[in-house]
Amino acid sequence: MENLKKQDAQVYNAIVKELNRQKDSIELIASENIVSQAVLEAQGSILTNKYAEGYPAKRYYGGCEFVDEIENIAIERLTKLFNVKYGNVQTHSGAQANFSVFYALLNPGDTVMGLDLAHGGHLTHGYNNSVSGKWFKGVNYHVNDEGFIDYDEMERLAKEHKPKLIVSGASAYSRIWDWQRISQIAKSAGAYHIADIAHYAGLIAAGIYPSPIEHADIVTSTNHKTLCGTRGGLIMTNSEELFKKINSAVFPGTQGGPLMHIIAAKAVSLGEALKPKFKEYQKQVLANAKKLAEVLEKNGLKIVTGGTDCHLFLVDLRPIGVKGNEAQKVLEKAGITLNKNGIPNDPEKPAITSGIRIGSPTVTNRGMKEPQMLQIAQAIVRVLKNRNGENIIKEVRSQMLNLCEQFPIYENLKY
Ligand code: DSN
Repeated sequence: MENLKKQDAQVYNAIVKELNRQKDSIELIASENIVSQAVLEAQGSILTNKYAEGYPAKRYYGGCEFVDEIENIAIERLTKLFNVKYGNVQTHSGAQANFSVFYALLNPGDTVMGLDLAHGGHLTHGYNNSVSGKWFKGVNYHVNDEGFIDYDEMERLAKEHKPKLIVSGASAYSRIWDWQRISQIAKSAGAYHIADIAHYAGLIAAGIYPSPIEHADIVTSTNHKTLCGTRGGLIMTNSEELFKKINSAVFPGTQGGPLMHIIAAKAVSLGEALKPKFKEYQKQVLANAKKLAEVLEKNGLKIVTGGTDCHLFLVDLRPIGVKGNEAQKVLEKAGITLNKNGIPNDPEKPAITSGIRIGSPTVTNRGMKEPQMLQIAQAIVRVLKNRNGENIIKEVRSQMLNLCEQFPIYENLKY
């Protein structure tokens, strides 16, 4: 980044500080990951200069020969990876992917059903503060007292409210979704089933978490999180009719020119996901999440649903008398980054919460395995139980720094 350094020290310095933060902390935010340098290079390329409204071979601008080649590679890799017929790689984010699908299938005022945000759902699944719940009527299904999706309630609500669309998927649900049952519920209510696999995509691609592709009408995802790629959205379907609607809803419906540098980076990361190494990585992501949950539980913390089937889980901190926001803050001081998170039926406000969310994708990407998960989980317990012990926090900070040094990232990145 020599040019950036010379021209704009302010931005350059902030990027360097962020690089060092990423290098030196234990990252447990479940939706984050570390992209390869090849992905960074594609994303930072001259493709950002190109406008290419439309789709390969059907563009509104000239000079699209090479960006067509790139978008076709991304689509081909996406459809191969998820064993699906049609893919759209243009959405700028998961939120854009979901909004495009709503725009393709619904009219303002139509009813949509999604998991309650406070029970692990997502803003874009019909929550009233988002366009998905303001322009459409959002009805929520929930998890039961044990924290598992209440499919009977979902069925009852679908019969009662006759939604036009049911969204499955979540940002804080650690168990396996019964995609088939949701499709049956949707079908009998006359609704579409949209599976948002943003969190589970990498595990699904590797075949260690069930795929909704053969059940749902449309599948949306992000390209980052467990999928390990650049930030961005993805949409897939096996229906030619729905695919046409999706394409028109993305462009010109909800977006203008696609970000060709991002699409190139998506192509690169999807290529990485097709390699055998990716499957090994995903297996370790799952093993690491299970190990973290197991050690925390043994040490007196409560895991929502009692465990995990994926890369993440929620911890109910009430048994040790700590609030989510306090935990996030003190753990960050000790070099462990994660987010406070509401637990189902949380008595605390979203800014406080009674829980934290923990995910294993980033630490696994650094090469860490079960012995390191044991160390990290023990460190979390130690810090949470000694929140005012400055010396203990300092000691853990230095242990975590040491761990980061043993499992470095971006060693060859010259900023
Ligand atoms: N912000 C993402 C997450 O953390 O799960 C979802 O959009």
